[in-house]
Amino acid sequence: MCGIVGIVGGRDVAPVILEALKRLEYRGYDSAGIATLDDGQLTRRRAEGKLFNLETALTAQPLHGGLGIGHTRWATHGAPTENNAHPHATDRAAIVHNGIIENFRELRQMLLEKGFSFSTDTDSEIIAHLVTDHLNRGKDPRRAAADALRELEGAFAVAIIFSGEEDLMIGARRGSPLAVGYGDGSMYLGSDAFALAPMTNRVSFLEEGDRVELTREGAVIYDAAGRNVERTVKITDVSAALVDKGNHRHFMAKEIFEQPEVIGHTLSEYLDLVNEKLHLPDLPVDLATVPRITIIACGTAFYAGLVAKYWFEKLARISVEVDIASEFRYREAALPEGGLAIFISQSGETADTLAALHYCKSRGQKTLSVVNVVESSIARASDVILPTFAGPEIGVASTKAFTCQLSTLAILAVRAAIARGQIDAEEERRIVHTLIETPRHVAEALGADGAIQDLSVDLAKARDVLYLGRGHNYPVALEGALKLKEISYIHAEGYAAGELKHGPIALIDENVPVIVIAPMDPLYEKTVSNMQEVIARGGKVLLIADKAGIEHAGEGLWESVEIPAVDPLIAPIINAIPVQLLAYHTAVSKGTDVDQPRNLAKSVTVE
Ligand code: HGA
Repeated sequence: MCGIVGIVGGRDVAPVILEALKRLEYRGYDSAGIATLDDGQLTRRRAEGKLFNLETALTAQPLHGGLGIGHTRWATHGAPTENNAHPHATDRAAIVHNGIIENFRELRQMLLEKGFSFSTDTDSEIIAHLVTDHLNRGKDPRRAAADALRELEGAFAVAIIFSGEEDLMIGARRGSPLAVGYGDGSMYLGSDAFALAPMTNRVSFLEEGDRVELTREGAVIYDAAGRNVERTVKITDVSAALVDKGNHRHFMAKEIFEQPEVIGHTLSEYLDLVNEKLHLPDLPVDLATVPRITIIACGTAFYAGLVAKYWFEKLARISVEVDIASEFRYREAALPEGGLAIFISQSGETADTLAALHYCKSRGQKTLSVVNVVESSIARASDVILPTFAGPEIGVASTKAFTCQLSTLAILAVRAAIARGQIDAEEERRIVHTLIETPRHVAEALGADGAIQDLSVDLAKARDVLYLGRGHNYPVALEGALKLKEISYIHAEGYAAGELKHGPIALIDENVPVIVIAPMDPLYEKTVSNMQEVIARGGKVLLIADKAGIEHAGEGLWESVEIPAVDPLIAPIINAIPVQLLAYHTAVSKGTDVDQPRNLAKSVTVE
């Protein structure tokens, strides 16, 4: 989660950018840098490590100029060195970037063939050269930036400045956040409102796909389709800005929409994108020989564990038990010698999970935890931790923590498969590419937001709702039902689609909506048969599937929601998005307290 700042101002902006970067250091501190336009020329200072080093460099050699961009880096591509620090620049353009450019290899090759040369290992540098390529073709900077941005694939936020253009900065958002700040005779860009708080409290948040042209006079914003649009300017409360809701009514919505970014951050922690390999810390067991894995968690984290069971067993052929912590801790489970126990908890403080961890340790298990809070009790008590990088999750109903847990567990399962000889180097490379496309597909899945909002008005009238899924979509069905219960107070149950005829089918009538998660995959036909059994009994079916899945579903659907067609490995992560949106909008339609639903607490530190 790198941090971005941009100022189109009057006086020397570098010291102001530096102060704003200090407020973004929580997003990364591998390196930092600032570029300004001094008498029309691009100049920059960069330094490895914390901002203090950049500050020292700036004191020794100050930067001048009334327009500039700054960056604090959390490296995904390329070592955290000064050379790889942003801003990246040519003699015509300088850029700062937050996110991952998925097609940077192809673009780099294309630009190398045109005679461009690269000086860093980052994906980001490509943007500076690509913009320059368009400028060299005689385009004006606005056009050059727009055309270059269109060629980029991935999830990102960027800020771009141009030599000779004292009154222009371009910003763009696709998957990573970017806020526009409005001053008097100056304009700002920032990764969040908190960064901009000392300069202005008038802020608008770019929407997915937006591009903004900033001058001292103001901002002109274009949406993904290139239409000139207005984005509401809000007055932020400086003290609240640290955990603001952005453009959203609720933290839960903000957290759902943050997923492309935080999943990208989590994945890039565990993937070496330059060498196209996994990159995990040393583990306390040898995954090649471990006799069994026991996964223990509660609530949503338990469902992440259930998905992981499918991955570990299918990819790595390891036997996996998944248990609810509150059951596990009292049933005196028999555990194999040398086994690995994995604990999943957003807060890392879940009391039952912590107690289960102590039990496992006392029975000689090696322990690994997947937590979002690294300074937590579960993290401290574990042999090794794999942190998720979801950032603070404020909404009580977990969303981004869940998909970050899945992202981490998917990588761990692939690591196990490599250790057991089930996946070779070539397949590992393919998987790294598949995984790194996840943020983009999540952003695509979020595109169903409007359609889901519309149909939630009807769903909000239901008293009971069933969710069906098969294979790894069964835990997603369970999670969908839990999400709906938690925040809309509608009774909902998730079932393995094949179980329907063993009981729950008795519940089917026209008043019980049935939500079926069935993208086109090897289990599709089976699930669709179960869905047809529901339709035949007058049931009201909402199908969540990719285009092919919807096309082949047959007659009689009540509604459908299209999600992107993706590799089965990442499908559970993508399929979680529509069920989160469905719960969210249904709760909003019902007028419940979405972020703090009744009777619940974010971190369950009691038994
Ligand atoms: N890919 C870029 C930016 C990294 C980032 O946004 N991290 O959160 C880099 O590695 O510099």
